[in-house]
Amino acid sequence: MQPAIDNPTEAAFHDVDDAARAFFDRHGVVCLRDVVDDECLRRAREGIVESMAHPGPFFRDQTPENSPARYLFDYWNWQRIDGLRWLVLESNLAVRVASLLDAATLNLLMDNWFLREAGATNGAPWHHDEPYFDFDGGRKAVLWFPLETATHDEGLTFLSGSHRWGRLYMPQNFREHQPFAGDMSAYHATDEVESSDAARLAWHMEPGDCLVFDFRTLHRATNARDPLPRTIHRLSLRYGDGDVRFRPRGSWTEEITRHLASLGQRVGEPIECPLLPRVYP
Ligand SMILES: O=C(O)CCC(=O)C(=O)O
Repeated sequence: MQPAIDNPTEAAFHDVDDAARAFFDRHGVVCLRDVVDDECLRRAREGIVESMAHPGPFFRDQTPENSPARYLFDYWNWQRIDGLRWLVLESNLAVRVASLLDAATLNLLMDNWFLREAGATNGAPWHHDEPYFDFDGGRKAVLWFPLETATHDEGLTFLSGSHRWGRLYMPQNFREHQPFAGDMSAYHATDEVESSDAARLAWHMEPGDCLVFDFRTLHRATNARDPLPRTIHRLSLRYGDGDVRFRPRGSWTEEITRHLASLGQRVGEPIECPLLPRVYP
């Protein structure tokens, strides 16, 4: 196993203050301790369990052949799954993100749970979220938290400052770790990410802790190809400010594009769609 290296500060914050904002701006990610309270954790657990029992149209099994345990995800379930709806509409999680981004308004862009079972030999490859979605411009961030302890070697690893590199990398399929088909001429290959000498940041996280990261910050599951020692459920809530526009990105996002368009979201327009509600203020 390769541990995440260069954890320069171990810095983590108990609230969103100027120091947390400065850390986030500089590194593209910040760790907040004890901000996901017990009710949030309970609702997230109930929500993921219920969602697994009733998979939606975006459920994906990302388990490769011969893996002894599963890697799964599903997204956009909050409207039909009580626990997830509560987290999106009633919890104070969006407020933290708004404060970090200094955003006047925030819309939910996506609720997305992941499950890596004990023994899973797959996890998220190097990527940043921006090229996976039809959301352009504005400020966008992901709030991610595990429901079980995730050590440095079991959570996510980030490349410090990569949100400011000004380039986008090819989105990859989470099962095979291969770029999607389509016109990728605007995107760089992820090989250069692996060899980057940017500092790698990873945190030991307990239930209650969360990470917030920019849509452009490169990250991956730490030791994504090594068997995970324990089962870890994880939830990502993605948010965007009032400057975000709906802009279809390419053939690999067609399913998302069609879905949002069918709900009335107009191309080139601000986010206005019942699936992507205003959650702040
Ligand atoms: O937790 C995971 O397995 C992956 C999360 C992730 O990479 C993301 O939400 O962008």
